[in-house]
Amino acid sequence: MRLKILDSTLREGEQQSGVRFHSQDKIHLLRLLEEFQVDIVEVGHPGISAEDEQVCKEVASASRRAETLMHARAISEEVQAVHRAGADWIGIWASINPISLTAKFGDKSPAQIKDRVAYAIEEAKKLGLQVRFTIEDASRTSWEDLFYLGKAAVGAGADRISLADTIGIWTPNECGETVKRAVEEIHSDIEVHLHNDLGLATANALAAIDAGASVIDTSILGIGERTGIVDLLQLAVILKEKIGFQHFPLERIPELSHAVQWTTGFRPDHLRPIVGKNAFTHTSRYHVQAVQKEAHTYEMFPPEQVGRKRKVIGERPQLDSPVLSTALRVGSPFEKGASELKYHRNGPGTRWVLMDHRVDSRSTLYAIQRTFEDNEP
Ligand code: HCA
Ligand code: CU
Repeated sequence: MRLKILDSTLREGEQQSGVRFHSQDKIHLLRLLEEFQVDIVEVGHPGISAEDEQVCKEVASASRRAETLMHARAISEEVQAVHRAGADWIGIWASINPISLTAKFGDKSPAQIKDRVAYAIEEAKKLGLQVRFTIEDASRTSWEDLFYLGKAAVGAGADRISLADTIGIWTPNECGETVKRAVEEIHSDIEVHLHNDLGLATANALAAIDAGASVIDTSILGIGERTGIVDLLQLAVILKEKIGFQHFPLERIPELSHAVQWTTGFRPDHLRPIVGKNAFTHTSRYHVQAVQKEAHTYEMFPPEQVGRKRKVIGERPQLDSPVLSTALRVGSPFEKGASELKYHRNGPGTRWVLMDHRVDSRSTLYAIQRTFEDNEP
């Protein structure tokens, strides 16, 4: 089976702090995801409220080529809500590790969790839904418990088992080993849902692919709970550059990135791979000279391939340049005599270091102060 991408911008992405999509936003993002050749779109969690159910329904009925999946806890009302909202797939999830054993439903034993999960899966199958069952917090769950719950879910009819690194604690080795064992012993297609708390989500996704995972969860720009999950845009570039996937229209990446920025207010930082402001900016004079002769000296591929443009700088700011001194003047933490301040040693043992001179919408420039010990260079 070819590797599939399940994009969860519309569900996991809505768990990013401050994000809530209108159905029109979701439909717009769904279109872009479908055009980007994503296989499955996770559209939301209809069991949360009547309003969420309505939004999920509108989004599902707007889908054209992608399959739709909706999230549900292992309880009947939520399974029914997914059915009413018209999804192709239900994504039921539960955890079995001791940390969350009693925290959520008051289940007292692994057997109670297993029974509740099996019952929900059977109910979903009877309603004609395809079932993905996720073991939440799989990365902190013993192999015995993973096997126990995974096997029970497959026995109850689950079409695919997903392993979630819910708190983003896996390293690529750990992730790869668990996925490999699950593929060999659970005898089901294996999906992975990888959070990025240690910045390893994408590396873990690659390890999971090597280990035989069939489906990888992503979101546009990686948005999601806390620090989010695997970034669809980065993963698509890696899959093309390193693994030879040809079907993603990478030149549309800025369009997807902007759509998420407009609908969420989230701004990727300048250093972000592929979409960051600096991703194709060459600064050092030597780099600039080389790139102007032979772009690939310092570029993996032409920026146009991912819808971006090359930018060359080739100059360093002067230590007393207006940009730097203005940055320290406006909005800086030292108001007194601020307009005179420059980037300089400010008395023995202390200097102000400009970390960022971003201008925000109110034209405030930020400066960050750092204090050095006398003997520090
Ligand atoms: C959540 C948890 C989840 C579930 C993933 C899944 C996770 O926020 O509800 O159901 O596949 O990270 O474990 O997103
Ligand atoms: Cu998650």
